[in-house]
Amino acid sequence: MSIRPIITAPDPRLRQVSKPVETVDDELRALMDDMLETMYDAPGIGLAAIQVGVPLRVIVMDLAGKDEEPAPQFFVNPEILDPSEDMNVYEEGCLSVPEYFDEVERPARCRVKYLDYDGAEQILEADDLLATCIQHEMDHLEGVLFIDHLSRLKRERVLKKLKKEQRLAAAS
Ligand code: GNR
Ligand code: NI
Repeated sequence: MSIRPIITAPDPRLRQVSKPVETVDDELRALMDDMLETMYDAPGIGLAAIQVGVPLRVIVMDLAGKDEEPAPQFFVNPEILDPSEDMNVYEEGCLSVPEYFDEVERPARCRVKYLDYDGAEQILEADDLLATCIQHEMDHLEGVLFIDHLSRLKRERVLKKLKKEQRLAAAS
């Protein structure tokens, strides 16, 4: 297992639409293991493959609290089913948009159909933080970032700051 670098906005790779996985094999499991290690190291609660530069429809997640046992979850080719009419607002952050947090409104509940770590089909009922996080990660698979749900003014302010920081980091 190894920690891979996380791509940050406005890197154009984050705007790619990720491709479906054809087979859940050992090579894919090696990617998922690396993603999980990268996510824990960051630290974050979810990570999409495109955030480490791999344009495949793969997500890892762990919503366990600090004092709980790790509870990794793997989602291959996930699909959102039956998003609820009622919405939920969560303060979101993103490892690809470092040090910025803001409120995003999304369906409060949904079902997720996906292949698990072993390639078996699963359906999961998601609410609360799980529903928010899975929808945030699904957005990544479509090249969408949480800041795209904010006003243009906010989004451009965040992107401008990130560009400036990257310019300064490159110069030092
Ligand atoms: O670590 C993360 N925290 C988080 C908090 C609220 C809503 C979504 C997230 S996902 C984020 C990690 C990440 O960028 N995943 O793509
Ligand atoms: Ni993210």
